[in-house]
Amino acid sequence: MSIWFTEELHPYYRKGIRIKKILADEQTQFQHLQFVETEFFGNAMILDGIIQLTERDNMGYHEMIVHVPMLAVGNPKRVLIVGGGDGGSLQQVLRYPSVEEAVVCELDQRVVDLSREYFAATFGDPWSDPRAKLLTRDAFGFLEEHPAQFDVIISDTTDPIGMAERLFSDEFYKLMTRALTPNGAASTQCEQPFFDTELIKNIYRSAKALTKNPAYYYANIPTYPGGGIGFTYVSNAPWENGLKTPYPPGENKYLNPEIHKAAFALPEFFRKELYG
Ligand code: SPD
Repeated sequence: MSIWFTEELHPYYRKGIRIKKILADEQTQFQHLQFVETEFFGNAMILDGIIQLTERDNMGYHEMIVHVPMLAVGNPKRVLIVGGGDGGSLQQVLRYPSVEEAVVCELDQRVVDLSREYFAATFGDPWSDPRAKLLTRDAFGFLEEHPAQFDVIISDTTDPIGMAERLFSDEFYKLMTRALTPNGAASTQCEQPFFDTELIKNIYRSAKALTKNPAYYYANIPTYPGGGIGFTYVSNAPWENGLKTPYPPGENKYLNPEIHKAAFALPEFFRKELYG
């Protein structure tokens, strides 16, 4: 079998990948969850018709969403991942010997179970690390109960549709920054400058009102709309602090010092929109 899967996150833009085999297809308590074997990108996870990650190009996403705040903080001990049930962010977080606890707040247990099966070749089994703690619950309540507890928070979410919409709200950014330690840093999945300009501007405005040094950065990921995705760095500490920090043990496949700096360079139209 060989079929094209076409994603239509935006009504005016489509992209497709060729699929060899459907590995799993189920309606969970929360969403339509699919795992597929693709022709070029390895195994991929699709939620409600939207590609979340593939084995071949996820490294740009996970290395950038994790290492930018982790390196800026220096020696993070307690880390919270909001979402992230596929295990890709957790794998990167656990590379840091300074990390004592990595809490993952993921709503859908089936995402974790099937990712353990279909992404084992890429992520290993980060869940078996004694520092990893999985909570299958909504992140809002958890953030509310844990003020000033985390050195790094990574919001590794789906797109702002349905139940995930709240994770892109001012309310979420308030709770998230409140849960950070004073010198802590957060990074959030923050969509696409061409397609989501207004959303990103609103989020940046919230982050600017809450912290001293927020900034937007970008990574190339061919299977996401527009060929990439951005992140908001949210912290009182400048992201540049991370340029001086040594990388954790293990291999980077995407991040290097040049990429780290260049990721924060924005196209002029968008730089003006965001920073004025
Ligand atoms: N438009 C797709 C955005 C996907 C973001 N979530 C990725 C989750 C990877 N851990």
